[in-house]
Amino acid sequence: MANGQEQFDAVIVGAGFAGLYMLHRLRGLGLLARLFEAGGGAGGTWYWNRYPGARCDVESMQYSYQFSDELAQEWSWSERYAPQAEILRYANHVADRFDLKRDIQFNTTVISAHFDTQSGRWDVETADGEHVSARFLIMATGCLSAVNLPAIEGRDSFAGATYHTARWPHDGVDFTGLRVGIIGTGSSAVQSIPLIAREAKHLYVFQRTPTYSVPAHNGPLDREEERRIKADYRGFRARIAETAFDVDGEINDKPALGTSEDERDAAYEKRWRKGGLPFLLAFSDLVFDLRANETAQEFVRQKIRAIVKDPAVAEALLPEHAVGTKRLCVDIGYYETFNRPNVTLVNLKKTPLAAIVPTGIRTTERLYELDAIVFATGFDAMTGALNRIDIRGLNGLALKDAWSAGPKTYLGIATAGFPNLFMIAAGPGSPGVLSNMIPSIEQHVNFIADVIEHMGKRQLAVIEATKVAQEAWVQHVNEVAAPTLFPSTNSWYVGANIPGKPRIFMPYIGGYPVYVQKCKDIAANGYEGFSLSSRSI
Ligand code: NA7
Repeated sequence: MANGQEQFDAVIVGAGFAGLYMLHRLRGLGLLARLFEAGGGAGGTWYWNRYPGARCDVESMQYSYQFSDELAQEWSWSERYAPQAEILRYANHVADRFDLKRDIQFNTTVISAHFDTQSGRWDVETADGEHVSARFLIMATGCLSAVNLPAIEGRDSFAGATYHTARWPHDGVDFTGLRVGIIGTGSSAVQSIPLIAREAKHLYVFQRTPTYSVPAHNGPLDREEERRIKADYRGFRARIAETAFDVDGEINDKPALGTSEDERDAAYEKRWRKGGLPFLLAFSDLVFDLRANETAQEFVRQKIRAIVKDPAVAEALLPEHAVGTKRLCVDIGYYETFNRPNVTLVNLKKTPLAAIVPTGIRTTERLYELDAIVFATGFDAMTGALNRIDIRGLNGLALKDAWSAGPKTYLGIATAGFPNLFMIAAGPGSPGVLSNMIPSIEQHVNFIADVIEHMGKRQLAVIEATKVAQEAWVQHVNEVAAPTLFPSTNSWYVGANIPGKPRIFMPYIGGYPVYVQKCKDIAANGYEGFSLSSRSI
């Protein structure tokens, strides 16, 4: 530990929605916290992902903090699905309104955090060589923040410009007159492809796995609806929090199997017309029963066939996996874009990507000459941001070694062997990515702030998840995932997009309300499953 280093009650890593609210709560408890943020500003995901068309696919009226009624009432969204720039303004509004920035150190990357068994404190080191000491280390590093830039042969040999959707230049990119190649067809690609296609001379879409996407039917926010919701904002959000994913959308308790084909298609059609993620709530068995899921799959495939005029292109766009088991996309004119004469779909299933060369991308069939390449290749999800920092707990144990066979946590909030370390809403074993992120973040932050307050009142210095509680939680997380279709699909939920990553379905899919209740029960039982002690270890 460096001498004379600054001492804090807590270090928070990341100034996205999780870190900002955590800082606010800790201040409220009278704690001294320092927040380190790698980016040049607040906003996390919304700071980094500035690609054209980036917007939230949870409706605006549900995607905001609830901790301040004044904040909820004063902020007004412009569209049904808020665009990135507006969400970033909201994050900054929050940071300024609650005077958070004075405790945030921007442009500062945390590279290591070592727990000192003697002092019971974390020694946190930044890329600039600064060391600070803190009792608590709170990782607000996000679930989808560690960029995945695949090791494609010749990747760095390309002579033109390259971009990753999650590291988009702040001044934007002008593709006018350019031949552009985009690799990937996940959410980021689905949102950006229609806009890049409008600008580029020609856009080549390099698709490895076709994706299911449901129209957003975005538009200006209905002011009458906004007024109605704001008249009882708390009630509106509390009702939604009782649903499995904490997203509004008329859950249907009926199974698809056993429902007549006509009735089924009418239900899918109604949701297709309404748009958005609640398409998946059309029937209760869609993520449990492959035959039920096939009815939804086929509905979307028919839509693709109807939208895309060239039958060969339509055929190449048809997804085959169980719908919903890779993150469902929400789009504004995605499939329609393939009707443009300046857009070419390159089917990597048929003609795999061979290499990137100075002049473009070569598949096993031919060379595509390009002026720019966009990597829409996603993230090392959930564990990536944590494992990229050298985190060491008791006896120097590295987190990446502790998790080498797959991540293990208690509630997705803490992990055995790493005292006084908390993770917010991104930790494997938490509902995070399967729920509405901001409410999930608030719930975690409140849990963490409450336990810290509990410790303060009792003069307890150290908290650690017990191995027994952790094993039981991991088992429960696996048990609830097992009957679903999720574990069998290659997705970032199971780590399949990163070579060598242990294949485990990471999020908790037991339902948001069930999870919240478990957390409440655990807190009410004196933080059952955690060992709390008054001394250092
Ligand atoms: P995703 O959803 O992980 O999508 C990444 C895409 O990139 C996906 O289509 C991948 O194909 C493709 N990919 C990745 N590596 C390669 C290589 N080496 N060659 C060809 N294609 C590749 O990331 P997004 O940024 O779109 O979205 C992330 C989340 O943000 C999203 O789920 C929402 O929750 C918001 P694959 O499917 O692996 O075959």
